[in-house]
This record gives sequence, structure tokens and C-alpha cells, in this order.
Amino acid sequence: MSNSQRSSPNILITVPSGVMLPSEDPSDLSPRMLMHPSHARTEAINQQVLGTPGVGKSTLAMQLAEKTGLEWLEVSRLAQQLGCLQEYDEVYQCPVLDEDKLLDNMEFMMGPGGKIVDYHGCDFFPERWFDIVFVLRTNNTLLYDRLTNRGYKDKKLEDNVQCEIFQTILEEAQRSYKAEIVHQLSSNTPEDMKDNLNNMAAWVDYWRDSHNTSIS
Ligand code: DAT
Repeated sequence: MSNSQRSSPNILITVPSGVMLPSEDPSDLSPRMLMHPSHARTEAINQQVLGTPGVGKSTLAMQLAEKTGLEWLEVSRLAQQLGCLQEYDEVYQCPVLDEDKLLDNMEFMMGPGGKIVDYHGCDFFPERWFDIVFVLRTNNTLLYDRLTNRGYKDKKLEDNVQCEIFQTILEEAQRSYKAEIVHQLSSNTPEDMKDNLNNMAAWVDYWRDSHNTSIS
């Protein structure tokens, strides 16, 4: 088994090599230990997929939704559909999010569970919404190329690559949620994406088995 993979009795957890998991005790890797203990969801797990733009959140979340039946909520698109975008920020070349309005609209969606929330930030979301949080991480050179292909340039390109270098989103997640529910996943190659998809789907299965639920 490589340095980047550690197994629990039921689930394989993949972490970037050298990254420490919340506990050094391998027994803490069981899904039961790593899931949010105070959930009250009735239907299914709520997962969050986080990371700097370009790390692969949307591609992975869409595949996960197809594989599991969970609903993919792409927050940027949802905000646009719900009229939760304010004035345009010329410096960052994106509209400003009306967070309060978005949260009011999302509250009823999140309650029953079964959602994959995909966004590049998390500090304004209620902690109670999420059972498990995945932060995708990408090598800086690969990310630079992906963002350039997407048409990012100048300050926007530089800021986003720096955001990844300084692991800004990971630290935001670690400040926003309990350490045991936040997991980093490498997202450099198609093989990484496949592994991540399987691991995240395994959490959905685990939740269903342990709560005896299913999504029709
Ligand atoms: P995000 O939603 O985080 O902005 P994305 O899903 O749109 O990112 O992906 C950006 C691009 O990178 C897209 O062309 C797919 C590619 N990509 C994402 N994850 C990858 C991976 N693990 N290996 C190879 N390419 C990947």
C-alpha cells in the first residue's frame, strides 16, 4: 500500500502523500469516527466538495451524483438561478455573492440530506449542514495550465494559483468544521479522480447502510 493510502476495515481513504490525517491512530479512520456525530438527517448524507477553482470539483461532483443518486448543488450556478448575485467585482472578475439570500434559499434543500455541495469556499455555510467535507488539491503547475485553458489571466490567475499554494481553502475548511470530517484528496490525474469518486461513493453507501435508507 502506498504512502497515500490507508485502509480502514470498510473504506479506503486516500490522502495526499505526507498529509497527516486528524489522528495518528489508525483505528480513528473508521467511517463512524470520521462522520459528523450530531447529524439528524433523514434521507442521506450531505457531502461538500471544496477547493480552489480548477481542482476538479464540478467534474467529480457531477460523476458522484450520477453514481450515487445524490443531488449536485453547484453553488455558483444555484446563486445565479436564485438571483443571489450582487454587483460585479472588476478586480476579481466575478459577481459578489449575496450569502444571506443564498443560505435562506438553500436551508430547505439541505435539511433532508442527499446533497453534494460544490463551491470554492465554505466559511459562510452552517456547520450543521455537512456530514463530511472533501477538499480537492492540485499540483500548482497542473492548476496553472487548467486555469489558463479556462481563460483565467493576470490577477485572477495569479490569485487562484496562490490560493492553492497557500492551501487557503483547506485552512478555511479546517477552521469551519470539526477536523475529523475534513479530508484532503489529490486531484492531479484521471486516476485520482476515479479513486476519489469511489471513495466518496463508499461514504454514501456507508451512510445508507448505517441509516438503513435509500434514495429512489
Ligand atoms: P472546478 O469545478 O474545481 O473549477 P473542474 O471540474 O471544472 O474544476 O475541472 C477543471 C478542469 O480540470 C476540467 O477540464 C477537468 C480537469 N480536471 C479536473 N480534475 C482532474 C483530474 N483529477 N485529472 C485530470 N484533469 C482534471
